[in-house]
Amino acid sequence: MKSGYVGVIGRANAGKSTLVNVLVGEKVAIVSPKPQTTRDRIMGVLSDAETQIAFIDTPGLYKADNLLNSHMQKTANQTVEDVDIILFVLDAHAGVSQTDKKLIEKFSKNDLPFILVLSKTDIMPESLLISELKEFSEYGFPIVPVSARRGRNVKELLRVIKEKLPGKERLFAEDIISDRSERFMVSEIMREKILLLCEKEIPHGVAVIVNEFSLDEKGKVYKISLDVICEKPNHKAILIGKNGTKIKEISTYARLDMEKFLEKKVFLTTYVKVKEDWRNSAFLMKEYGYDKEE
Ligand SMILES: Nc1nc2c(ncn2[C@@H]2O[C@H](COP(=O)(O)OP(=O)(O)OP(=O)(O)O)[C@@H](O)[C@H]2O)c(=O)[nH]1
Ligand SMILES: [Mg+2]
Repeated sequence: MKSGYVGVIGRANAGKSTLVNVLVGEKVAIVSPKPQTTRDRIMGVLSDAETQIAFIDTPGLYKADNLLNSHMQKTANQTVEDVDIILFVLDAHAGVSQTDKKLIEKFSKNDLPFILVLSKTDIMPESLLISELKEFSEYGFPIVPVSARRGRNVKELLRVIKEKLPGKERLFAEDIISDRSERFMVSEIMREKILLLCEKEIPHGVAVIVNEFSLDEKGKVYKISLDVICEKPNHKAILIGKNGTKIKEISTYARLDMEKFLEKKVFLTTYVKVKEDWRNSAFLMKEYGYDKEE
């Protein structure tokens, strides 16, 4: 038996959550084309007869411009203190910036085994990939190019990770896939649909609170009631849309995903509320679940 914790870190939008979902084989973390999608650390566990790997997905490294964001940065940086291996995901198709290099240097100097993942290889020319492989070839850590979207080279990445696993014991029961509750996932599914269907800063200023999450007596239908908290009255108007069309559209997509995830019918009610500047309020962030000590 080999086992261990793998911290998945990298800049916002690099493809960390997509990769964790593919590695685990289940959707444990939401994904969107907008940076700063992940706000909490989320564990996804891959188990088979001989190995157990606990992947810790983290918020993307990003310049902190409010309290929520600095909390997210702290979460990402602290994760490397509790893991056995660092998997640094670099959006290879976007090219390598000085900031990328600095971050890679910083995290690879840590005492932990370090693996560099070059992501999104399906949408980049081979010549760019070759020059990036060369650029990091002298650092001495393994470099694995992958396309999480196409599942390309993911097996090779698992092989490299398995070689470095330090543990000899099973960490969790074999059927554990995530450390997150169904309630948490339901709120994240709603946030994912808002990220996909709303523009600019609106989704970044949204928090989703689950007020009711209950199964009916026959065990067939979940009754779920959510508050979508946004930062400004004009954001509320946009989220609701003309005659409620926007929030209806968002809620429909969210409900369909929730039904898939819970494998039951869902009766969903959504309320949109305003809490001005909640991302800078320690009190409100706590209320919305963003300052729990890990
Ligand atoms: N073409 C392509 N797109 C990808 C791949 N992996 C991720 N993406 C896309 O990149 C975007 C960001 O993906 P995420 O997995 O949310 O990225 P992240 O690093 O978790 O982002 P944060 O949580 O914001 O830090 C999404 O639109 C994904 O569909 C890939 O292998 N190929
Ligand atoms: Mg993410």
